[in-house]
Amino acid sequence: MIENKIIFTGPVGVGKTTAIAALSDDPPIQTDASASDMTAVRKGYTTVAMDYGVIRLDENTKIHLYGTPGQERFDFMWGILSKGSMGLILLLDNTRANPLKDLQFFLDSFRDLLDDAPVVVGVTKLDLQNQPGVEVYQQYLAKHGLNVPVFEVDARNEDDVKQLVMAMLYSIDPGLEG
Ligand SMILES: Nc1nc2c(ncn2[C@@H]2O[C@H](COP(=O)(O)OP(=O)(O)OP(=O)(O)O)[C@@H](O)[C@H]2O)c(=O)[nH]1
Ligand SMILES: [Mg+2]
Repeated sequence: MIENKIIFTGPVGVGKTTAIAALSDDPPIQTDASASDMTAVRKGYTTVAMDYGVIRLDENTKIHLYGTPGQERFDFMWGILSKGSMGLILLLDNTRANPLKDLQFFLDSFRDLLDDAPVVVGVTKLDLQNQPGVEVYQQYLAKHGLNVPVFEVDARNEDDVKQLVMAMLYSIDPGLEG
């Protein structure tokens, strides 16, 4: 049995919990609590510990999906969840004030993991805010010497988020097919 662990991270409300729910073959495990602070202005619930879901690619391959809390006050979970992870899926919310700053912030926060694991970027909510476009993120990453795939995704759409997972698996093992 091959077991892979992938982490989803990104800012509050980007769609981590939604994406894992869209992907998981089993009912996902969520630790959402009603948001009592500024987050409540944007949405009612926020993850306080983790999300968990699982994909069975075939009878020999399982992918465990872990989502981090977005709020920085729960950032102690980020390192815990990163342990043993094969890679990072970083979601960025195009409606936030400065999503490129968010990109840099999360690259810095997960630097230890990214020393030896790949990252794939998904940009959500382009339907609500179409600037910056995906190519702006690609240029930013290229300027920093990072060759990272960037996709437009809607976290509610299973095919969109599956594309991120497949790109991640391909980064880990370019020999992989299908
Ligand atoms: N319009 C639009 N809405 C989206 C898109 N992607 C996600 N959403 C919505 O954005 C919200 C994301 O909420 P969550 O999945 O709870 O976000 P989260 O990243 O888990 O947030 P925290 O746990 O608080 O860090 C949901 O209401 C989704 O329906 C998108 O591409 N377009
Ligand atoms: Mg969440």
